[in-house]
Amino acid sequence: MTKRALITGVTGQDGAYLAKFLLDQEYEVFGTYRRSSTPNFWRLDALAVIDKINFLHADLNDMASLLEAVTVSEPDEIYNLGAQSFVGASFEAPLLTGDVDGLGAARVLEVVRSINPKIRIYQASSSEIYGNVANVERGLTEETPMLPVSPYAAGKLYAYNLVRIYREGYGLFAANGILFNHESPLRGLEFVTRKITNAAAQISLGLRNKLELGNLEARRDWGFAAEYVQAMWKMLQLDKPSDYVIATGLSYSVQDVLVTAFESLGIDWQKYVTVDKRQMRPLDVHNLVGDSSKAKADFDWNPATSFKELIESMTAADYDRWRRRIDGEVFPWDAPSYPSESVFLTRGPQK
Ligand code: NDP
Ligand code: GDR
Repeated sequence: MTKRALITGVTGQDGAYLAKFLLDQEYEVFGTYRRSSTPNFWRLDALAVIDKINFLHADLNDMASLLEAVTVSEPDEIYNLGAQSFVGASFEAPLLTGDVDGLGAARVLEVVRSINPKIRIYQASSSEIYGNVANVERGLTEETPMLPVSPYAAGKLYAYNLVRIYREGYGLFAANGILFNHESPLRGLEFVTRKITNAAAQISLGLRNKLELGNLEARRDWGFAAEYVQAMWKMLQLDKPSDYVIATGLSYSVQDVLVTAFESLGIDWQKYVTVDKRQMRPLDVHNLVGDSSKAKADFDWNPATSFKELIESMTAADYDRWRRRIDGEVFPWDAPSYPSESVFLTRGPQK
C-alpha cells in the first residue's frame, strides 16, 4: 500500500529534498505551507515536485491548523522540519523561535498522541543543542551532554527532550535526527555558506565588490542536504525509534568556505571581505564535529560528498544562475511560482 508522509516546512531546503526523495520512493506526500504575501515555492519548483505535493495550510504556532493537517492527510509518517531555523535571528526573536521550534514540536506530538499514536514522527533536531563542548574533535555523539548557547538551540533542546519523553512515556515512534550543518544550492541566502557562494559568484561577474561577514573562525561540520534527508527517512524505517547524529566527522572554518568558493572562481577573497561586527552573535558555537557511528551501524548511513565538492558545487550553481540571469533568463526564484490549484487541500463547505 502507498505510504503517506506529512512534511512540515516543505518549502524549506530540507523539505524540498525530502519531498523529492519520498516521491521517488512512491510515497504520497503532503506538505504544510504558511500563508504569506509572496509565494515561497521556488525550491519545489526547482526540483520539479511542485505539482506532485498535496499542500495543506498549517502553522506550527497554531494547534488547530496542525490538527486539521494531520486529520486530512492521515499520514503514516510525519517529518517535523518547520522552524525559525536561523540561529542569528533567534536572538532577535527568542519568543517566536521558542514557540515555533520548541512548542511547535510539542503541538505535533500532542496531535499524534491524541489522533493516532501509530504515526511515526521525525523531529528535526540540531547539532546546535550541544553548544560549546570541550574536546569536540573526538566527535559529538548521542551521549554527549548538551548545553545550548542560543534561543534557537534552547527551543530545539526542549523539542528534543519532549520527543524522548513521548517515546518513553506514551510509546510513540518518535526519533530525533541530530543533524549537523547541511547545505546545498537550495540553502537560504542568510546562512553563511550560501551567503559566501552567492557573493563569490556576483563578485566574479562584476555585480558587487564587497562581502561583510561575522566570525570567520567558527568551525562547522558541513555536509550535503540531499544525503541528510535520506537519513531522516531511514530513521523512521527501523524496528525501534532512537536518536541519531548525522554528520561527516570533519570540521572546517568559515574562512575555509571563503577560500574554497573564491579559489574555484579564480579570485582572491581577501580583496573583498570585511568583518562586520553586526554579523556576530551575542554567543556563538565555536566548533562542531559529529560522530555518526550509530547511524552507520543501525542503518548504514554514510555521507558521500566532500566539503570541497559541496562548496564548489554551490559556487558553480550560483555562478550559473547569475550568468544566465545576466543573459536575460527568468528563474523560479525571480518570478515566484505557485502550484496549480488542484494540489491545495482545504476543508471546503460544511455538509
Ligand atoms: P529552512 O529555513 O530552509 O526551512 C524552514 C521551513 O520551516 C520553511 O518551510 C518555513 O516556511 C517553515 N516554517 C517557518 N516557520 C514556521 C511556522 N511557524 N510554522 C510552520 N512552518 C514554519 O530550514 P532547513 O530546511 O535548512 O532545515 C529544516 C529543519 O532542520 C529546521 O527545523 C532546522 O531548524 C533543522 N536543522 C537544519 C539544519 C541545516 O543545516 N539545514 C541542521 C540541523 C537542523 P516558509 O518557507 O514559509 O518560511
Ligand atoms: P548555523 O549556520 O548557525 O551553524 O546554523 P550559519 O550558516 O548561520 O552560521 C555558521 C557559522 O558562521 C558564522 N558566520 C556567519 N553566519 C551567518 N549566517 N552570516 C554571516 O555573515 C556569518 N559570518 C560568520 C556564524 O557566526 C556561525 O558560527 C545552521 C542552521 O541551519 C540551523 O538551523 C541548524 O540547526 C544548524 O546549522 C546546525
